[in-house]
Amino acid sequence: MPAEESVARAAELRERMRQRRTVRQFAPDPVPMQVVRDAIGCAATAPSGAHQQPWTFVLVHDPEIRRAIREAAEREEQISYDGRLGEEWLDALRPLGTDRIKPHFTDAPALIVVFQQRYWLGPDGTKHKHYYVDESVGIAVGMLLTALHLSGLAALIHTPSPMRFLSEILGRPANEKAFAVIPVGYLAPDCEVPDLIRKSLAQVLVEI
Ligand code: IYR
Repeated sequence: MPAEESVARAAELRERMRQRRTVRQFAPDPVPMQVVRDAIGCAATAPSGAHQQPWTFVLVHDPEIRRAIREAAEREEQISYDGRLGEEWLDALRPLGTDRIKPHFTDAPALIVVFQQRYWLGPDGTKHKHYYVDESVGIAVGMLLTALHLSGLAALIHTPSPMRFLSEILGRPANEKAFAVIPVGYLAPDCEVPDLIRKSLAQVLVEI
């Protein structure tokens, strides 16, 4: 790619990513599912430790399953907001205005539940290590959020804790651990969009 085109593309990409916001109110309108599948396909091109690709993406459309996930998540969040998080964490969350009620799980037309494969099983059932699983799956999720945003869909990265209920509801095997739930869709008409200020490049970049 000629340098001038690189420079132009990088500036455009940076500007488009600057416009990304995490949102919490979704419209129930359907989205083109092929966009979501392609975004997951993009995420699955992420680099990974020893190229082991230690991820599974469960795309949940079924409204009953979304309701079950919402109910289980809200049960955990109730305990978290009632004190499990601790005062310092609750203070940090106050500006976000979040609480235990999670309508996005049932409003958004799709949920992507990302699992990390903590290990893999050989044909004889022996456990084998995966390497840099947190890093690999974190990079893949970053690429997923980028792909969704650039394709015109809104998303929220949600990490209810603990997340074991997701393995149970979705019937995932013991080597998989939930990493995040990502509701995907269009904004609700009354959606609140965070008026946030990001650190400047000068604050985050050190050049030597
Ligand atoms: N998981 C909780 C609390 C929460 C934690 C962080 I760190 C956030 O950035 C936002 C929320 C919830 O989803 O409400």
